[in-house]
Amino acid sequence: MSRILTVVAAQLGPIQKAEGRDVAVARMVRLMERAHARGAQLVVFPELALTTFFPRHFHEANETAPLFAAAKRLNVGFHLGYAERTPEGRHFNTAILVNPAGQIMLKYRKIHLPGHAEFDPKRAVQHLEKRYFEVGDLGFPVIRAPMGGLDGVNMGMMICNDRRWPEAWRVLGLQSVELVMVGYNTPSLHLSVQAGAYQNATFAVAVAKAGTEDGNELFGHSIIVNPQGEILAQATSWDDEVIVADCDLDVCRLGRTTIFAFDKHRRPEAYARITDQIGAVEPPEWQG
Ligand code: CDT
Repeated sequence: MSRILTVVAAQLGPIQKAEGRDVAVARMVRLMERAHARGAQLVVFPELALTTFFPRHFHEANETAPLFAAAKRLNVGFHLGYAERTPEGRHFNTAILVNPAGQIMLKYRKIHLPGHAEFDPKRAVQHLEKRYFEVGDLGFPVIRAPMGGLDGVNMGMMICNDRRWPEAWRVLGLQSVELVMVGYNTPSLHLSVQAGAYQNATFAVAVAKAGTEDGNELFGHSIIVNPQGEILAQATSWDDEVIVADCDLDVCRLGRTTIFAFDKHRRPEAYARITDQIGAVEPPEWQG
């Protein structure tokens, strides 16, 4: 039996400083319509999709109302990355998964924040994520929920730099994730997405903000990857673009019941350093 979910990566071209969030949201609604025309049941948008990377403003709920309305009209779910300000004034780099009825089914707050907290005069390009955001406090959650025509899909999220950390993938894998959504703004590669999907027997959809934004080059190449780590679809532009793949989620079972049958083969007793230690230590010197 197959369980097909038609997934679209909705890549965004650059969003310039002067562009209002209403312009970004209108572009996203248009992408959702294009995705729907390609059969999409779930549309995945990038990290911090409403603003430039880096954000100068934070999300207010009513500005995304047209996206929620489009999702309802087109009967598609969506994933959205945005800069969250909580009612208490805390800031997170956040992603939500929304069903076609407009219900938020899952929220994730970015855990691995790259860069630095203070202005660094030696750097040509500042990367101040640690200044703007707190470390996410929701762990790496996975939810099983209806999506498309399927009764239950195991869905999880990570955000950009998280994808470089195998620990993040494994925490999702240990919750039997079948589809990982990764929004990103990055200058470089996604071998880590292919490796993470393969080693955890999951589909992954990694979605870029692409092109030149605020004078900085952002890598496009949004991809949809299968549990063998193979790329099913890849964006070719530096602009707004949709790519689509029919993901048969039952394919996840192959890896999960053979080479990556975690219950049979993992050896957590040998992995203590992963959680006991943060930085690397030097090995003992050979005394021969
Ligand atoms: N958005 C994000 O996390 N980007 C980082 C850029 C690192 S370069 C300082 C990344 O790891 O892709």
